[in-house]
Amino acid sequence: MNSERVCQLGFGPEGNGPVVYWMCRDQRLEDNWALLYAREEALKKRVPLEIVFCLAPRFLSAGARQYHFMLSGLKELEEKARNLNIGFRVLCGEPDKKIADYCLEQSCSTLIVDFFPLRIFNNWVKSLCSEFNGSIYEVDAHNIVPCRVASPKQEYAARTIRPKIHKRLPEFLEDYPKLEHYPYPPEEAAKNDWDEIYRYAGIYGTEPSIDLIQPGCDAACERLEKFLSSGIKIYDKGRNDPNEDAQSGLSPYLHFGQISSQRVAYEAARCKNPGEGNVEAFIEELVVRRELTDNFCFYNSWYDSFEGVAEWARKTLDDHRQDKRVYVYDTEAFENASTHSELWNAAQTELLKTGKMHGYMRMYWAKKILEWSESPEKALETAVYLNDRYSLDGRDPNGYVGILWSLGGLHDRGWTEREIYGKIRYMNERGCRRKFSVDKYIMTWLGMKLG
Ligand code: FAD
Ligand code: FO1
Repeated sequence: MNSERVCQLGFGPEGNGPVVYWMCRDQRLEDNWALLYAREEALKKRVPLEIVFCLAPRFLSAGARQYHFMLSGLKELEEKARNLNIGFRVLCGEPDKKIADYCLEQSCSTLIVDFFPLRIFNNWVKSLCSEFNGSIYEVDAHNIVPCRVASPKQEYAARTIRPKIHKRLPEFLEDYPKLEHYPYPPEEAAKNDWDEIYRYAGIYGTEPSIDLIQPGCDAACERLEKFLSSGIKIYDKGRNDPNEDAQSGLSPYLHFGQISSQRVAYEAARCKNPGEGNVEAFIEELVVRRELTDNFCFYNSWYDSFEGVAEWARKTLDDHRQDKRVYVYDTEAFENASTHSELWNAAQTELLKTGKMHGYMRMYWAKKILEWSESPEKALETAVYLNDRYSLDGRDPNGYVGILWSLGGLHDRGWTEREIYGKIRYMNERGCRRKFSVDKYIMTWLGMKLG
């Protein structure tokens, strides 16, 4: 493994117990550099290898749909880990305390943690390092070019990070070694009480209230195969049409780490007959745009507020603070998809019903929240709340950056000045009508024909 993926965070002494991998963001066994690194360390020391996941009491407004999705994936993972002789334990509670206590109890020799740029995780890790004075390493298994390696600073835009990522891609975009059966078994077979875990997550005895896409790593691989045999062939032209099945649909799996973006990019690059420009367009989104969002959240702790955006964007929104708003909705009206716009309501309904909104509609959806809210701050609060509450892939750097791009011109430039938006890029229904059949989209999600 490329050693540039690893960053030492804790410099304390090593115990004589297992190597522990605290899995958080990369919830998979295959294609996981953090687990491969943990395995290598454990093998050198001839000690057991344990994966620990900690279910936190609250996680950024996550609700039943996200917990069903995540826990199904983890149950699938438990069985596979057992077959590989790797321990897998789910703890419930505040992760910094729980992981520290676990490492102390087990006299853990080395602790490996995921790379994850959001504040919640940073705070957990800081507190963990003060409670557990051991040997701790972070491994970036989420980005193809590790975030710390791609750039040492916050990048301005895709155009500035793109050459940096492409320069290092040949080194990092490699195939993974297979995860082999581990020779030293865990001390005692992990006994996860799934009823208790589901109870802790607040979903015991319930079914997801929506028709969830199939969770888990196997389902993620199937989705990738399907995309590589059909969707990718029309990706470049079709991805901006929400009536087309041209996008991969992989974001929930990528968010929970049920598939690795490196695997996706590696397979996409080897795809036969994808048609001109499609792989390049897909890699641009999957690698450049996605890794830019980790870069922003890692180097800018204001990633979910206007403090995080450029001075020109803050000023222009401020200049237009007093502009007359023809429509003003509160969070509830947005949440219930009861605005005057059937197109907007259709997008919100897609999100409510499926846990996912088409990528093109996400931009329109967020920009209209800006236009129809009493202030930019209220709009931001509403957009983050709805995205985090209803999107399976929400609570993610991609979400915070997507919202700030739409509302605060992040990674964008100034455009022609207009009411409310100022110089922030504008979108309207007429523009959508030029790109795709708006009526068909409304029909799909609201089940009615409109004039
Ligand atoms: P594909 O087009 O198949 O792309 C493959 C992957 O590339 C995606 O899964 C994603 O990981 C990455 N990607 C694609 N577009 C972008 C982008 N613009 N920025 C960064 N990465 C991208 N994405 C999320 O994963 N979670 C979110 O919560 C989220 N919220 C968003 C909110 C708004 C307001 C906007 C404008 C965008 C948001 N996005 C979010 C980015 C993007 O819309 C989704 O990643 C994409 O729609 C997911 O569908 P897909 O997997 O079929 O995408
Ligand atoms: N990570 C954890 O380590 N513990 C959790 O309890 C947890 C809950 C959770 C709920 C919804 C969700 O979208 C993510 C959740 N995650 C949790 C984080 C997960 O690791 C995600 O992949 C990151 O949010 C990625 O940005």
